[in-house]
Amino acid sequence: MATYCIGDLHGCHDEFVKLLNLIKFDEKSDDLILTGDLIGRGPLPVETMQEIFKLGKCVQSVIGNHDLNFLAVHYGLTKARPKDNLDVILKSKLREDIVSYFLKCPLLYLHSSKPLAVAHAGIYPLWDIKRARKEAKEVNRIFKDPQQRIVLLRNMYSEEPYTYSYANEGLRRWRFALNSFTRMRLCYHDCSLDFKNSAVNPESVAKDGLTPWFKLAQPMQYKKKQYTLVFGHWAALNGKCNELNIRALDTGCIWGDRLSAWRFEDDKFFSVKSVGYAAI
Ligand SMILES: [Mn+2]
Repeated sequence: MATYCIGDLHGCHDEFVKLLNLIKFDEKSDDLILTGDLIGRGPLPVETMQEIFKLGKCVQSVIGNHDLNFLAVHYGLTKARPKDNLDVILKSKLREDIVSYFLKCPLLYLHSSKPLAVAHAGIYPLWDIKRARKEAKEVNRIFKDPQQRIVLLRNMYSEEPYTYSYANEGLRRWRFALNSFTRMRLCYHDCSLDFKNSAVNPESVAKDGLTPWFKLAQPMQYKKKQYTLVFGHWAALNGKCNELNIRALDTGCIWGDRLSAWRFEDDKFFSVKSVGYAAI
């Protein structure tokens, strides 16, 4: 019995299957948690989702910014960009199943029996697990309501507010949760979010007062609770995050690099090479 996490799939179906074979994933006894961005840009989004559906209950994903974008496109709130390669899903018989699947994906996954937390971009540095769970649950409750869901998806394409405040209620508060769980990379030292840089080299932005969110996080909060936090989203890190109890899993399969898995029990990484197409 092992618990695995796999980084951002982005429709990379063939590598996903190869990686499951490499880790000898056993759907009868193993658990798999995906870091989100299951689709978007990559070549085989429908096949990727079919593979996930086939695995059934042993797999769970958190939602990523590309998955959210697909929902907004599905509801006609924004237009699909050709490079996102969403048309094949929009024309697919599985479109409604894929929409229902994403509507049920949490922003934050906490394992039921193991101290493991997974979020697409990470957990906002000023939040402990308890606060993060509360903020995530609130947004997931909004997604259950057909009308509120549309209002939120229509209003999610904004970067404000950049800082969290308990005074932020409603849309601004939900958007801050969506942005921090699914888009965050760099923060200023006061923990306000920056969305303009996706630094290949985090040191290169230090001069602008920016730092990766996980350097501002309080690792003790994860250590104290023995939680390990796993995130994807930031392909430029290429899996490098030297923080205690935080693991980065997006190793840029969609950019021609590799798809990675991580095993909770022994902190071991596995990866397969991208089959070689360039991102669309
Ligand atoms: Mn992402």
